[in-house]
Amino acid sequence: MDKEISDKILKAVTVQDIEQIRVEILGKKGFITEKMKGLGALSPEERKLEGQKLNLLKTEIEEAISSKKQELELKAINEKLESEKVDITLPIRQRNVGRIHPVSQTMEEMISILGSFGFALAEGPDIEDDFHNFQALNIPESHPARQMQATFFIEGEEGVVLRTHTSPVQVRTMEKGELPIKIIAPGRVYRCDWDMTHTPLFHQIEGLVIDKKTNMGDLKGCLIEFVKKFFEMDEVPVRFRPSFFPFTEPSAEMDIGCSRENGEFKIEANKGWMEVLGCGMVHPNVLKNSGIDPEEYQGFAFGFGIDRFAMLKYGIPDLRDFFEGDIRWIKHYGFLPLDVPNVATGLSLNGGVK
Ligand code: 2NM
Repeated sequence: MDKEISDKILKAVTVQDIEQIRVEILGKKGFITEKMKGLGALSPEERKLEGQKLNLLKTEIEEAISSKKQELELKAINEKLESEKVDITLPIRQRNVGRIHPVSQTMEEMISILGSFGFALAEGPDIEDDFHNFQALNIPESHPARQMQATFFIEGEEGVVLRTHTSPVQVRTMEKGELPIKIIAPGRVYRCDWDMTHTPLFHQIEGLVIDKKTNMGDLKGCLIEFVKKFFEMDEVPVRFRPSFFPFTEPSAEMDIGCSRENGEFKIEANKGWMEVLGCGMVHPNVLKNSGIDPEEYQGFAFGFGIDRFAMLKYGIPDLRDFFEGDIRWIKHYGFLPLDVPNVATGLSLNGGVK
């Protein structure tokens, strides 16, 4: 190759330079093409010889250009990356707009904890039929929950209700017949109630574990670990009391040891107890009604009010305020949108920052 040509290629600084050189030398009006045209005037022997030389030169130039081009492209992309570098360790710029409702925050916290325990998320309709909300759950016709004053019925529709708990989601999951089961069902539920601690719409999370040997010990371990994670404490005083639900046998309620002084709630042993959730081993009738053989499978279930736990964790006294939509209240109790709870960084590292 001519020194002139190789110098030219070597001296190219940008991808555009090298492209221009390529056109100059190899293009339609380029020096190689011109020389190729000139071959026609030569004798056949000379043409063969010169042609071969020319082809060799052409290949050599092409390779030199292509390798220089590669080098320049790499240089260009590295320069671009360097100039566009983002420092991901910089703190995010907080924007003081909007708040996350304590119920949403609490629900996310709970889902994140139970998710880390291996529970999958299940969902179902808010408008349910009598079978999934009551019958399948072993709730008899005479049960108080079935009465007009407790359940919202859809007007003019026979056996259609607003779900009074998220348990119908568990029934629908069991009906699918994919075993074992380990799910949580969070969501809105509806009951005809209104006082300091009851609203007609509230939020629940229920959990269900079904396998061949799942037992009451698994249930207790799961719930104790859950409250420790939720309240971010190494130990939480708890007790299980026998109870009754139509859909579990045996049934229990879990209390948390606490004190209430000057209207402030504190988790503490040897003072009082506060009921926080219901649970038990799924009743064989419920398994049967959902298409699972109770001779082969058994499991536990639990259910609790999200709103209740939110009141406890964040010291909110009146449940009715949750759904008033008062901007002053949400500014006080709400969370900043970037405060996304997760088990890895700690649930309330920045919790409650206003
Ligand atoms: C509770 C208390 C005890 C429960 C039972 C079921 C099902 F569908 F598996 F039978 N789901 N949730 C349950 C058990 C709910 O809430 C206080």
